[in-house]
Amino acid sequence: CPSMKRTLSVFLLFAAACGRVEAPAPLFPVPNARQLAWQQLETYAFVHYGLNTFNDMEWGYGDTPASTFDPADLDCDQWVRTFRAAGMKGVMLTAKHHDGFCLWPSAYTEYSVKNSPWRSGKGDLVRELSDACRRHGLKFGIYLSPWDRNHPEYGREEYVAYFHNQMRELLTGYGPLFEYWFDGANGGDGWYGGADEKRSIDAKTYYGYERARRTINELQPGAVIFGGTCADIRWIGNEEGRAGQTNWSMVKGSGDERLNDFTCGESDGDTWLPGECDVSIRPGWFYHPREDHQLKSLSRLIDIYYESVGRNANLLLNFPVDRSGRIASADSARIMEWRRALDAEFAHDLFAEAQATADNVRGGARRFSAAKAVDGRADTYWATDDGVTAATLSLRFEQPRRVNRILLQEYIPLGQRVGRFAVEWLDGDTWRPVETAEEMTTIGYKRIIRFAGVTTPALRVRFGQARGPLCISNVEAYDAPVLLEEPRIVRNGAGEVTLAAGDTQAEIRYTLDGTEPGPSSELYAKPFPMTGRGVVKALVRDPEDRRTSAVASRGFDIPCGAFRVKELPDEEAVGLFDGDVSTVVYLPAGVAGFSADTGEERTFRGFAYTPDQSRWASGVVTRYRVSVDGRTAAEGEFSNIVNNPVEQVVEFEPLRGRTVRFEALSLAAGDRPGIAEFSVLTE
Ligand code: FUL
Repeated sequence: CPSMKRTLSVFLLFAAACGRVEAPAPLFPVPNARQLAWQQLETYAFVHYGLNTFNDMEWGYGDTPASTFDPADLDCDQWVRTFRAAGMKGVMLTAKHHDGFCLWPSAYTEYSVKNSPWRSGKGDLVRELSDACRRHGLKFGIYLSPWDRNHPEYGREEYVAYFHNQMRELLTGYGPLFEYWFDGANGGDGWYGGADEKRSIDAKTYYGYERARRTINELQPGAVIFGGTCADIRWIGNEEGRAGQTNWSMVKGSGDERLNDFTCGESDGDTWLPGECDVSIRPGWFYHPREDHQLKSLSRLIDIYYESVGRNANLLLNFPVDRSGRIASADSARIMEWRRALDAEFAHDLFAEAQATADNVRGGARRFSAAKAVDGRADTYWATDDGVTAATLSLRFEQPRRVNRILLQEYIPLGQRVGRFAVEWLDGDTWRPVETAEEMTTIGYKRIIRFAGVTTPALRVRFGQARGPLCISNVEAYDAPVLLEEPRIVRNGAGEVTLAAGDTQAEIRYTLDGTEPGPSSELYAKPFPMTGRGVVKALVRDPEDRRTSAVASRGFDIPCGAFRVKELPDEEAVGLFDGDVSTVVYLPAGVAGFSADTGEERTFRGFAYTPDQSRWASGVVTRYRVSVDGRTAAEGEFSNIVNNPVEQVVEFEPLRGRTVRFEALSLAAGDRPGIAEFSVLTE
């Protein structure tokens, strides 16, 4: 019957149109709900605070009196307001570090805030911070060090019970937690209630991590666990904030002990264990006045963002709160600069107005079309047919656009898939690869590639290899402005000057005649010689919009690379004069100073000494004597050098001669004078 036939064909057509093309099957392992929610936080703060803060330590021994914990002006609202303004989504607090001192009045120990003068022993820092987080809409997490250098029973069963009891206090007393940290440093020297000895444990079995996991999952179902043997997330393998360019969220096995590659994960891993990058805004985790001048630069912090969040990891950025109980103002100012710079980089997604097409769309279905990769939604994605693991996504602008960033996201609820891709731009009729130092391998939750800017009507992403059909939830493109950070000016011992900008897209303009640099000043191309005295002034400039940075200025006296040092072989002596503070020279044991033959008679009028800048600096000279051809030119103290180990410049009455001698009369620590840099001032 023709009318029935017609009805049937209309029905079939309709069914085909509505027929749901199945989503790609999940490719295991996949994240659980907790891990997914955590991944979306991207950046959150870490706070290291405790007795170490007041005693200038990183790893307290466990015997520092609780009474030394005495912040005068502790203000968790100030911390949390700063973090929120910086775009951080949560805060992790060291409720107890390795020294065993508790920032909450634990019922199980006397070694806590309750025996400190702070808030007359009535304070609870875990409470104050968790309350502040709730007030300002940030998530809250806990670090509880398994290693406890104070506890008399550490190493024995009694301590394990204590540790679990404390965990319960923290899991039940302070509202919802988003993350729970078990630090990896375990066992060793400690005070241990006065035993003063070394205690070793087997971290895999001693702490009862399986039981801990059950407790945490039961009491805090939303908290991911870091560390231990039952982790949900993994350490990235360094404390520099750097994930691998290739970074799979999977690993083989779940415990740390089975992790082969912390930094890159494993493409054939059977466990979802995404990476977290923990790094401090200063060299130390705890506050030390001597690191006030070593706050990470803006460009370093921007790099950290790209090397963590931009490489499929989360960023846990530490703030060493100071002795007064506040984030030091330079640190808050820096992190706000960071926020502003990132906001400017990601201000306007150029792909939001681009036309997206793909050479393969799963079942031809609209639900999986290329447009889903640019619809701004995290729950939709472009997908390819089963068996299609290489395909191209093209993005065409209405007008040519300038682009230097691309951001890509996979739909990770179905697993991480992409193993290789390439980004190309259309130059006339030719597709050219973008210029970047990033290897385009994995994507995962988020990958951001910085590349040399191009102006183009279209870009395309060629996915070359994947573990299964592609599921791309999001691609974005940006035209990030040049980062206008003052350039760094360095001169080596041979008198060669190097200028460095924090952004490879920047141009550097400089002068050598003392005048202010401008757009028509010399363009810096490569290191240049400056063999006499003089001043270098330089700025960074955006060649496109012509904005400029502040001017950096550095004066130099004669280069000292040719000086001959009596007490040291030449290859060691170079470290004294090379302009590189990371090469520290320690004089041989029993040698208090060095004599430099400067090659010819000159009139000297001063010198500059820079001590070891490293975290565990030794040999810092606190009293000195300088002489010229045996006559004392200056003798004195480098006041406050321990707390503020910057370059020390000393001028003296001009003295003529050829040999300069620098002598350490006393040292802050160690018994061999350490010299990161030494130079002279001449007339
Ligand atoms: C390390 C600890 O030993 C450091 O002191 C710091 O807490 C860092 C975050 O983890 O393992």
